[in-house]
Amino acid sequence: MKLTELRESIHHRQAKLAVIGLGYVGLPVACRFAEVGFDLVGVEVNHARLTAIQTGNLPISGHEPGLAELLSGVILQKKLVATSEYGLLTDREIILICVETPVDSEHNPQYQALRSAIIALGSVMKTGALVIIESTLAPGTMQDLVLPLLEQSSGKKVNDGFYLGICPERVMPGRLLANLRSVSRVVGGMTLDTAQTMALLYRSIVEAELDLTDCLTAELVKTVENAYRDVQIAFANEIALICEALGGDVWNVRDLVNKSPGRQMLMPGAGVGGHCIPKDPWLLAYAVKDRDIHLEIIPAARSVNTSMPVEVMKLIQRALNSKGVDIAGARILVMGYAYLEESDDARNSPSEILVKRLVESGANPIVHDPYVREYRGSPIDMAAGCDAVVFMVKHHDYLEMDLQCLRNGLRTPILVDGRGIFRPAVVRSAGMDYWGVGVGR
Ligand code: SAJ
Repeated sequence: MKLTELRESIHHRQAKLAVIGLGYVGLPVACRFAEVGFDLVGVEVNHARLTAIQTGNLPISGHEPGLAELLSGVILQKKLVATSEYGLLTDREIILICVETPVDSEHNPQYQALRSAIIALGSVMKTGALVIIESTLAPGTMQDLVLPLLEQSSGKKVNDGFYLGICPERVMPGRLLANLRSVSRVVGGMTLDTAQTMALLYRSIVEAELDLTDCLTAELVKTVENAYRDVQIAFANEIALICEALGGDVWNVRDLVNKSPGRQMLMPGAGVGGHCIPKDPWLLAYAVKDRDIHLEIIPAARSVNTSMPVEVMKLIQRALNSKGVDIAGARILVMGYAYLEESDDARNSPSEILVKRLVESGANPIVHDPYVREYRGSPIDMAAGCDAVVFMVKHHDYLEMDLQCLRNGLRTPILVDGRGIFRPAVVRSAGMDYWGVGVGR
């Protein structure tokens, strides 16, 4: 099929679509294209996730407004067929690949899922198909890995036997459907004609701007926007450490700095988690690994942000020392395990690092999180006999906590604030010592 025919087919919602990878990115996009009338096949290799989807049940927990209802609807109406079989893709004209692209402990991209998806697709892909990558890639990966591997596995030539582009996702846990509809997208094609065809497709589900460009630019924009955020957060964290050392209050400083024109200092805190920000800066850095460029800011920002849970650990140790309590054997209530407020997503959670450090130092951590299934419960009950309560996530439930009640249960009245949730004076008036990231003593 030529691109002109494909555009006609897209216009009439007759193009047969497929999404490979039905996770945080692939499932919402498959549901949205099905909702607007396309015929969808979704490929998912994770058996548990596939079974849930086939029975119309959302495998993504956490609060995702509208997604559960949308999924059950498109499954019931058979607009979305979920399978583990690539054989069902032989008639697909447009295939989106939405698989994970993590980095390893050396910060190198792990493209196993991407490679296997491309190889499996190549073996069944029909001539003239349009393949769109939504995964985040190190800049240059489309040209150096995706294109040659798809040509090799399909025996077809790009822009002849198939068309290829990249449209990086900009979703956010808790706002998966909302962002999909309302956040602009960068649409990178191997040719302008391909990008225009992709834009016609995405226009059917995206109300925001679609910026057409080439593949390298799209790869750069995605990794740069997240590296930028990581650097911004790292700056706020470094200012927090300075304020703590000098006896300042970073939250007051930040408020006043942001009154200066053109300043928008982000929030310091207990660390940077999630599946995007900790990883994407390394994908960007990887792209120039063998070039004669020495990166300073991007790796340094990662180092600062990764150290913040350790900074919280230092606060806990100083707080216990001030009360003559040994960290070994101390019961510590850790409030919040998800990486982000109002989410159950615990990927790369700063709390994970803190809990590990606490165990290594002989402390006995107890974890609470209203969104993470295994950590639900009464924080007041959990506080009983604890030597400190440490807030790692700014869940809304925590803002209204009865601090007096919390204090009454504690064995040692210490509150450590990793997210600037409480004002020190309010904590002290409830009878607890206040220790906070960015707040000097
Ligand atoms: N964080 C801070 N200080 C801040 C903001 C965030 O410490 O000022 C921490 C959070 O606690 C969390 C981590 O950083 O642990 C990441 O938070 P995030 O708000 O960046 O949320 P994410 O990880 O869901 O990032 C997504 C990204 N969106 C996409 O990749 C499409 C990111 O590009 C967005 O900038 C971000 O949402 C957003 O704007 O909210």
